[in-house]
Amino acid sequence: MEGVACASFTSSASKSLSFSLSQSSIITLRQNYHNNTLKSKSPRKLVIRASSGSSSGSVVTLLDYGAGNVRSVRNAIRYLGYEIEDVRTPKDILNADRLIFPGVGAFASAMDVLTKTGMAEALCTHIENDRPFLGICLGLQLLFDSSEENGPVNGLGLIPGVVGRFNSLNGFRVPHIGWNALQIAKDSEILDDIGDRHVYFVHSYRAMPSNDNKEWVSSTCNYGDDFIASIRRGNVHAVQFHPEKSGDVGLSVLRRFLNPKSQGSKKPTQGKASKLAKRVIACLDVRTNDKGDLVVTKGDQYDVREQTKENEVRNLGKPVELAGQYYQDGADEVSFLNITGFRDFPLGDLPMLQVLRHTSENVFVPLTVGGGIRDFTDANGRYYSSLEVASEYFRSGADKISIGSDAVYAAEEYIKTKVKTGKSSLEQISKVYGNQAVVVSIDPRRVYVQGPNDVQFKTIRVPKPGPNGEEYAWYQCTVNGGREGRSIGAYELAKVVEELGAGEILLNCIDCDGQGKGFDIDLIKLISDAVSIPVIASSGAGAVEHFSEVFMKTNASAALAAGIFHRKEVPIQSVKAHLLKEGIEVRI
Ligand code: 1PR
Repeated sequence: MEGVACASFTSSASKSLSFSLSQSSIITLRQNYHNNTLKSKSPRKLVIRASSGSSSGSVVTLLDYGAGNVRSVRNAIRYLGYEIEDVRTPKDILNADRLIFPGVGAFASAMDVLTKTGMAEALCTHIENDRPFLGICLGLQLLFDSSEENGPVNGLGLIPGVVGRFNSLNGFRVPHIGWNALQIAKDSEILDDIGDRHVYFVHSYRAMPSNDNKEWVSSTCNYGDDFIASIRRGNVHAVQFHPEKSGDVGLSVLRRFLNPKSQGSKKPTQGKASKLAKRVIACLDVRTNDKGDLVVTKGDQYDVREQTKENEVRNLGKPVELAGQYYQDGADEVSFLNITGFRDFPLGDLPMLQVLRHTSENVFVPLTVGGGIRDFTDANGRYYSSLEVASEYFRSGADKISIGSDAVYAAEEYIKTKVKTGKSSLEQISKVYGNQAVVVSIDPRRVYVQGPNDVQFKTIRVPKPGPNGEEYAWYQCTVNGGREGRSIGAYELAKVVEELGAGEILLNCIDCDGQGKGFDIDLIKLISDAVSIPVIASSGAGAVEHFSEVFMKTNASAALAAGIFHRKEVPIQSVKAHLLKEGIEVRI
């Protein structure tokens, strides 16, 4: 490849340093990372040479620096029938026939690791030599000159441009999470099956097209402004979206990269994607029943026990099977909530980790897992930080984690002290994995009051008066699966958790849960108007009309349901067909 100048790397670390970094070393690196200042660029002297051996056609080399949900990419590659060879030294990059670089986490810490290990230079060489390369998400951003994320910070300097943050002031929610449309700028081959269909994005930073980089840009995406969705030059590709999480369309992107020759003519395009789609999410509340089996259950206003003499835990199916089914049915995301996580230690709950591992082998849309994410000391006195718990969930296949009770405690503390300690689970996990990976799940209950001054929390005027003729209500947050009410409202909590680093809010409602009478529109409007991060409406869906209602009357980005899907009352495809009929864009 001509005319590509790579930024110079000033690391003193040995180029032969083994690359099999542990998760904890990555975390330490990230936590210790201080803002880089931009370094001047100069021509590089290449000191790394490829050895003569090279891998066979069904093997792909993966650059995983250990920072998160690379398991999804691994699973997608294996699903497509390829073997994976992990990069351990810079030479492995130079020897790679086909290299995939799924960048995860924050720009600065990724550059820090790449530079210290000598990988940055090897990557530049691989790309300069026009060797087959596919960067994903941060793996695209790192190719640019620099990023504003905790910076400015130098990138690899292969593509002109600065990676900047989305602007939430123009009404677009940041992070950009969800399924969006591409505008193809030039023939990029690997995108040939996408056409007018949506692909999955999750990011707060993006690179912008310009005259300087236009020869690289193969597609753009519009979200407030047009940003670079993919680049292609020769054999070098990179995508800002996540093919491994974009369902069958995403798998076809990977397949075309892995085996360009196997592709025939372009398929006709069937979708109608034009902008960010509203998401339909299937939620699986999971817990161990009285026989010790992990089952999908479902509550009525959070009570998951049958109203029978035996009073057993309601059993609606097996978690892995149901998740697989919902993926096939077109769910845009699948969420697992480990609903007894508040009292059982989740890392002791190996079946839940197994559920995640098995699900992520066959489900190629985002997976969220929640329940029990907090600091914990086990019976032997061993202390586990919430970050360790979350890391285990990420390693097992989660793309996002969701925090319930612990986020309430963190918000209460912050409101009391006005000090961000950086020590809460929410702050720590979003610092390491990025706020797009952290959902806060709110479990509020409606409390009626006579007037707005009766409580210190934000109230709404209710459309129907309460049991004693009350005209107002506030939404009280609860912890421990709705068992304990706290002195904080959902409105106050939502605003504080956004400040502390939440990337998304899962907004349940205990009053509506399992009732099938529709979402609590007042609550969802209140919260989705109060924050600039995406809000997932949850609790109460009973018919397809409830989904169109919530999207028409509120600013919710997604709607989640459980009971109607588990009981097979309304298939996911019917929900989507109805939304399309009502003019609401969804992924098909
Ligand atoms: O507090 O961090 O350990 O997290 C616990 C998590 O488990 C929280 O996200 C909390 O919402 C959830 N949870 C705890 N207890 C229950 C319960 O039901 N007893 N489930 C529970 C909450 C609510 C929704 C449900 C929707 C849609 N489930 O996720 O799926 O209401 O239901 P529907 O469509 O049938 O109406 P922590």
